[in-house]
Amino acid sequence: MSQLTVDLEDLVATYERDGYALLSGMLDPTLVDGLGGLLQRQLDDWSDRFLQATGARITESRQMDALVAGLTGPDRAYHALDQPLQHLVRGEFPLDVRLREEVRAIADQRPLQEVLARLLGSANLRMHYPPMLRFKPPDQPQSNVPLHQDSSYNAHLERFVTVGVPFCPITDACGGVNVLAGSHRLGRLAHEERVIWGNYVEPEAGRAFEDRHVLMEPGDVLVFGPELLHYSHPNRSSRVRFSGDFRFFPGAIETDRHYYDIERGTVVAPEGVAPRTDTDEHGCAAGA
Ligand SMILES: O=C(O)CCC(=O)C(=O)O
Repeated sequence: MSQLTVDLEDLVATYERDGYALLSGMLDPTLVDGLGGLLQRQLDDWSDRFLQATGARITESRQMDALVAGLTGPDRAYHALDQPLQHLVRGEFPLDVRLREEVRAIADQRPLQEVLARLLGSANLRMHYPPMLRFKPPDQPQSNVPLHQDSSYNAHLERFVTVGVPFCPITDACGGVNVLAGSHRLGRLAHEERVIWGNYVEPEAGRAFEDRHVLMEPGDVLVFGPELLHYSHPNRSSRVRFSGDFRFFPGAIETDRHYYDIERGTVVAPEGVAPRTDTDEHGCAAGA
């Protein structure tokens, strides 16, 4: 029996018109709360390691500004950092946090599966693996993802839906994601590259579309398609924003990357690659 409290036909109409939809109360509050706690503990742990490696406190905006100025200077030292440190500078959790088994439970939530099955036209769902998990400390511009389409980070997937999941309230001050409503109609755009953020487009590309900051509560999800223009809203509060983004696609779509097969409850590796050895992180939708 369906556990959904949303009208699927209304949802599809909104998604097709605006390129995104906000769904309230879709996830089990205990799950969301538990994952939020896990991320807080992981941030505490990784902050210590980051301090030892770089001399900067990851939650201190002045120390991070000074560090980032050096990393983005003429010798582009950012690229010489170890992968986990590169992620942390961007406000992303390193791979081993994102690979934790308990994070997959988001994909096992029945109401979310019903929505995704309708949007993707398939009950055979897969999740790009691992998902992205983020922390955004206050006043750290380098951790804000610039304007982009997720298709630019996921060229290996022909069709997918991104699901944004906050693990804390998203308010005007503690920002989440801004979407440019209707911008999915632009189709796939060419993206440019800069040192910390691989893929972005200039704001000019989205001028014609209404810019909306999506306010959310824990348990809500934001669903959007690969061509919707969006970017991080700054965090001007005094707390860290925790969130995740998960990408789902139908079983009929080929991929040469790791994925989580939801029906079987297993992670599937590309042919010839052992599961969970993907330490070069090329399989991650980093920043997307
Ligand atoms: O959460 C953010 O700040 C950015 C999220 C994003 O760009 C995405 O989900 O593709």
